[in-house]
Amino acid sequence: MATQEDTTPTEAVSNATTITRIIDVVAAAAPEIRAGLPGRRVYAETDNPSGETPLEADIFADDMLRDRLGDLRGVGEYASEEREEVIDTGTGGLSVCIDPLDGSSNLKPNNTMGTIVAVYDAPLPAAGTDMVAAAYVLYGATTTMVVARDDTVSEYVIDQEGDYETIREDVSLPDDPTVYGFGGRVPDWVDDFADYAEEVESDPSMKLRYGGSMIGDVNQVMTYGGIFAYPTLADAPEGKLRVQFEGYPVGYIVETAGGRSSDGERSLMDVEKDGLHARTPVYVGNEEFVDDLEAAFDD
Ligand code: FBP
Repeated sequence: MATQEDTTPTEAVSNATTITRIIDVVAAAAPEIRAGLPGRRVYAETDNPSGETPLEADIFADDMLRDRLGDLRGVGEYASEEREEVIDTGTGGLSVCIDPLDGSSNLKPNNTMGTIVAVYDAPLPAAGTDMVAAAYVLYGATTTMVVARDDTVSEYVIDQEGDYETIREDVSLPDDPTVYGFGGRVPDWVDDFADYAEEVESDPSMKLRYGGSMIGDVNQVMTYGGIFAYPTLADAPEGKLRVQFEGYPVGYIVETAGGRSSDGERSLMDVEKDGLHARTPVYVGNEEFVDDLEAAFDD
């Protein structure tokens, strides 16, 4: 939670301190976001910038994070998937992009959802190479958080007070991958991707793990190794996921954990930043899987 010290515009804080404060604020908000979900399963009154109708839960989580992160000294800009425009806090500093409730269509069937955090040392929309930290909270059977910063990935469990404890340090993708999860309607997959998916499925060591929330599905890959894709689609070549809010942060986390990310041709971190709400196909996982995927598109 923002403290008096955070909101008093005195001397500048270091980026490292600001990143720690951002992570602390997100962890502190997580149990409150979780507790606020049961009464917010209904649709909100207005569409988001991507033309989708958010749930009241999306708006609730966004408002909470905007208030608390926007008040943090060292945060100069706040943007979220639910808002058209970037909010300039007027104090200068790092830029934060939030997907407040990733996978919120999973609220009704009571499946996993996440909060995604991307921190850039540049005005928004930023480039992938401007990213200085990324994190996600996963609301599953327990509430966990994965943070990539300073070239390392850590996983934490968050308690009901918003305090967090390390459960894995120096997280790296396992060498013996076992899971895959591919989004989008199968009939909408382009032939190259359908052929690649068939190749993955024919590997007897691989099993399908797909729940419809990117963070839940990516965390399967972070835990067991393998590949997650929300691919290019015949009627939506850019796929569904957003560059600033989903593509860059998840690419950064998986790459920091020793894996690879791609849009089909290049690392997600090198995808053009093309507007705040631009989309990109997302392929992340163990290096050999993403290499094969790129080769499939290159044929
Ligand atoms: P939201 O950010 O609007 O929740 O959309 C993202 C997402 O829910 C991802 O978490 C998931 O991978 C994907 O959309 C699933 O979309 P769909 O069910 O439409 O294929």
